Amino acid sequence: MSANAAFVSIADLKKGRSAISEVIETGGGCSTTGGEGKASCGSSAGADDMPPEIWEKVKNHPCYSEEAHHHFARMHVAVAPACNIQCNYCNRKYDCSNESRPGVVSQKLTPDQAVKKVLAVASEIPQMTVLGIAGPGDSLANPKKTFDTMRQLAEQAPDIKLCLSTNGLALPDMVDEICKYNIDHVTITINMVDPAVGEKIYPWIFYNHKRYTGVEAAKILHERQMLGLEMLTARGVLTKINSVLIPGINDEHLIEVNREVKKRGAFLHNIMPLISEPEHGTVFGLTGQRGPTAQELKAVQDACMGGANLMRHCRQCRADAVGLLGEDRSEEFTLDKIEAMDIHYDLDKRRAYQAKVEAERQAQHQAKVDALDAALDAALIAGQEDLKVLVAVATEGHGRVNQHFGHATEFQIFEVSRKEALFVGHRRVDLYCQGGYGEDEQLPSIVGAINDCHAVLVSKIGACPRDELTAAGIEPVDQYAHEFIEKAALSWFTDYCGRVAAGQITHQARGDARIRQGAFTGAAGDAAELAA
Ligand code: CLF
Ligand code: SF4
Repeated sequence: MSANAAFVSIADLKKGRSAISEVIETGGGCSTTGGEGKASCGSSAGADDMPPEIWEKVKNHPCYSEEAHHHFARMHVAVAPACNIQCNYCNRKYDCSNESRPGVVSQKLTPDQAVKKVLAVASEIPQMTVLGIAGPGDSLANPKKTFDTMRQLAEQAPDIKLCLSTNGLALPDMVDEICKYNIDHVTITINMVDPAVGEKIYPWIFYNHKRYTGVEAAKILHERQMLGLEMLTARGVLTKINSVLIPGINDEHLIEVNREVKKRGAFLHNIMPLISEPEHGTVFGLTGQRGPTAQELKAVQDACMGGANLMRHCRQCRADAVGLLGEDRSEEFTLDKIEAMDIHYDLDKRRAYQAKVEAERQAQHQAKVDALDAALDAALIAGQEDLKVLVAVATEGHGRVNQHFGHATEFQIFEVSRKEALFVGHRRVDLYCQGGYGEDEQLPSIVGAINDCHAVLVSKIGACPRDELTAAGIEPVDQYAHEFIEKAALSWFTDYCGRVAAGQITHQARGDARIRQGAFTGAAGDAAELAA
């Protein structure tokens, strides 16, 4: 099949889903028992869905808990420049694309600089709970720098969770060190479990002082990834698997990847879209290998539901990202700025903030439970038991609809039904509001990014975008301003079903949407700027 061959159909993927359901029966992984494709201990799960010791590990990790990502921040330090493999979606002029946004270059740090930066960020941002090492190369191809940083942090900032990301080649040799420094979260990028597929993704690896190519390279990488995953599971380290969805190469295959990693105990599976802009100079970018559309990505993710728990809120961060997922405050913490800072690591202040978040989170949960009852009734009255619609939400964080339409650089996408408001992704867009006036030329691209949604929930919206969205069939909604997102989405759904039941509107399916490859939230250093 050529790289740009027709994408596997949604119907085909649904067939794959029944295969996954069979695997669930056999267990494996954390104790996932969810039916209807709902994972019981996945990224959208809560305290009641998993053993207390696992909840302790995930409750304030913004990548491992979807709920936590509204409240808690992570940061990366770019201490690991070298890499031991080559991926066709990576250009080593930039950061590792396995856990970072392609086309971005980070400021490299020594371990000492990195530790200082972490303490500086922790003293300024009490919601920063996780430190990750995700490049700019492979964290475990740079073991000395990675573990020197982790060792110092385990001593100096014991309340910060430690996390790393790797391609897995060196992983089996590093599991003891990972456990020694209490690194409780490890991401492995696994794009294939079949070396014949892997050969199309990895041209070479460097292993045991030797370069391997072709299917032999892919086979070694595959075996090392599986072994590393099994070893981490045996030691109680939570693992997340990142897979890059490459249409025509591993789309259907990712269902099998999901099954295999679940069998080996992976906690989460994060299926990310390939980003292959030609200007990034990657093999895939230069050969015209396209990334998936929004609905193609969702179809593969949906086909994997019921297998390993899915993460859908990944933002493909920078290797030096700082802040909530989706925001980037790295520019506030450059080395020269840190030098001028008065760093005071205040553990009490950090704990007080985290207690406040916990109270807010419980209120959010209760609001959702209340709104679900109304949604269930409304869907039944409208004869829409199986109705599922997407809504886009503008938010600045804290789990609330609290952003003006014109200020959004991304929309969070929720799939709403009588059963739940499920986070299913985000869409980056260009800013509509340009310093006091609306940039009408941006509107078509914003509409294109959320074209599969029935409504967009915002805190406020101007007349012009309101009219254009309405004309495109997307309902602009500001009546739930500052409410919790899930409650707002379910309340809108209840109202929508009511209007369908009253004959005021007819429900109609929406089309596909575009994943905007180039759009980004304004952090310095992305490829467009570098190319300029
Ligand atoms: Fe960083 Fe990765 Fe740890 Fe998160 S990111 S090392 S698990 S702390 Fe998170 Fe960023 Fe997605 Fe990674 S949103 S790219 S999944
Ligand atoms: Fe690039 Fe990361 Fe792949 Fe290495 S592992 S080639 S840094 S994407």
